[in-house]
Amino acid sequence: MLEKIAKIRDEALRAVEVAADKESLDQIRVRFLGKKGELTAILRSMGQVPKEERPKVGQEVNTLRRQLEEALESKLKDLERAELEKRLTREKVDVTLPGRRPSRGTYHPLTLVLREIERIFLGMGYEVAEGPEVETEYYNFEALNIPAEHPARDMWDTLYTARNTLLRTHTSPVQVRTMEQKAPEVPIKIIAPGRVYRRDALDASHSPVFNQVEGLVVDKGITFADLKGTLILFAQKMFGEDRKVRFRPSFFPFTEPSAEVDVSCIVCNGEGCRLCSQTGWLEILGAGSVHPKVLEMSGYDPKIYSGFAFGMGLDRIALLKYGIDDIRHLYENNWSFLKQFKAQ
Ligand code: 2NL
Repeated sequence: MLEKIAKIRDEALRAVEVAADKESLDQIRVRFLGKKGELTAILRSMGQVPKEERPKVGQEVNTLRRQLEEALESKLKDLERAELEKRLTREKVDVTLPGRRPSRGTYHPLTLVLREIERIFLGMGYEVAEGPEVETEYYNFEALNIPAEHPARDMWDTLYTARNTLLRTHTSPVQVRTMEQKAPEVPIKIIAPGRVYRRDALDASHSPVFNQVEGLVVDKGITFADLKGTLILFAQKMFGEDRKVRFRPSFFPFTEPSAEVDVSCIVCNGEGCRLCSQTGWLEILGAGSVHPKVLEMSGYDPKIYSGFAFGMGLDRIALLKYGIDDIRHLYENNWSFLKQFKAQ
């Protein structure tokens, strides 16, 4: 029996020595020390051992049990230490490496153009006003002297969301709301930028969603001369100090008189080219003196107060300014296109 124990000792300690992982150690523990293990089996068969040998055998089994437990413990520590060492080498971090800079993104061309327009008008004492994109017929049409059933409504292809509820076709409603909110004695000098909508198919020059900037000045003694001075200054700051600016008579239901404003072509400087269709001029906005009925409806006595207003398509200004040939580029979020514009 003592020989058998010696044999088990050799086998068990050898197995611990060559074990390559924790799982093998568990298997060894079960094989020798478990309930059905080889050492337990010896204790169970003690009955067959001669009486005088029993204390010695018991002692030997207990010694071996302790030895084996110690060997397993120490081997487990070795394996854990080796594993940690391996991980430390594998997961080494060089803290002296320079960091990776996140790329910065760019401003959308519409944002760049809007900021430039806002800067010009803020410099002349204007404030920026905003309002809802879903509007009532009153604010989008009636208050602007465009009655229901009037043929002038056909100037806009309007998207309705419900009876009497529509997606604004211009940002004029923002200006009407501003006039309503202010007492007439407080002069108004605002620009109203924002998204506007129309029922239209998408092509190179039309989009069902686009952006507009309108402006409104109301005070005592505002004349068409103020309108001209303001818009000439704006056009030259925006497109170049030596641009010529031209006012052509036009019609809008909400202004009288009305005009369309052109600048000399930014490509050919008036010579005639493809961009200006050989005319030498580029149309940039529409404007006029606020119609007396519009003033009256929003609480201003047109015998005391007068004003001017203007409106421009931000998209068109951006296309002209950056030489972009298709409005769809502005709404496709194509990074190859967008990254050409500056970051700040
Ligand atoms: C254009 C022309 C224009 C206005 C917009 C306006 C607003 C109020 C009163 C009077 Cl509240 N007028 N806005 C006036 C003239 C022209 O827009 O071609 N826009 C793209």
